[in-house]
Amino acid sequence: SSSGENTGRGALIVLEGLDRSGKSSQCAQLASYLESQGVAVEAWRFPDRTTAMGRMISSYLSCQTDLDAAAIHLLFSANRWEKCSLMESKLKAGTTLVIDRYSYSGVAFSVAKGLDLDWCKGPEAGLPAPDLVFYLDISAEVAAARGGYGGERYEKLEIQKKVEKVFKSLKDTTWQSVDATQSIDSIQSVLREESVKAINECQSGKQLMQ
Ligand code: T5A
Ligand code: NA
Repeated sequence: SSSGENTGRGALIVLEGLDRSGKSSQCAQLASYLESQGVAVEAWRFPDRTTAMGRMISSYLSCQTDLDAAAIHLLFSANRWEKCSLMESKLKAGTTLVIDRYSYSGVAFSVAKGLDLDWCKGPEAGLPAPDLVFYLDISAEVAAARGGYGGERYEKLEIQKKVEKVFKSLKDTTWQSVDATQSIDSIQSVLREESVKAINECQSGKQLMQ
């Protein structure tokens, strides 16, 4: 800001996990908590179904259209790329982004379908790298028992089991696995504490990675 007390960038915080792991519930609560603490924050989600590409993705997920596995993979990635410059400008301006799914989902679901891991990672390279990734850890069986899946394309136990394996192989130094079978409140308190640390590091000058 012009007064100079807030010179750092915002943090890029990502929530990942299987369908029904609790990402959306946690994202919304985390963003409103951070806002109540005076943090400039926005809650985002991928896929962003509101764009032209997002509508194609949504139609695919709801099984209204079919697409080759490679084509839908690239669409999911392009849906992140179409938000890339906005993401970068928000972060640079000091806004923290809490994002429901990101590149890890992009890779995990496509690899689970049989695509090559390195090929899947290719189009994700160059997107802003998260500062912190919360992996909401839950087994596919327990997630499936939660409120039942809707009719979307990947909401099937067999697929989710494969996705779970791939997710776990993608874990890197930015990841914090959180036991997602705990209560919503217990999970939220871990997310709050770790997010505040990450935001403080970014505010004090940590560089954005790609
Ligand atoms: N995909 C996505 C790709 O293939 N490639 C990509 O690049 C991307 C970005 C998108 C689909 O697309 C795939 C992955 C997905 O299959 P989505 O729109 O993100 O899907 O929707 P889902 O992730 O399927 O969203 P869900 O709503 O199913 O799951 P959430 O958000 O993880 O879970 P949430 O918070 O809605 O909670 C689910 C239920 O569990 C309860 C909630 O109340 C709710 O009923 N719950 C809990 N119950 C007990 N204890 C807790 N701790 C609970 N937390 C939540
Ligand atoms: Na969700």
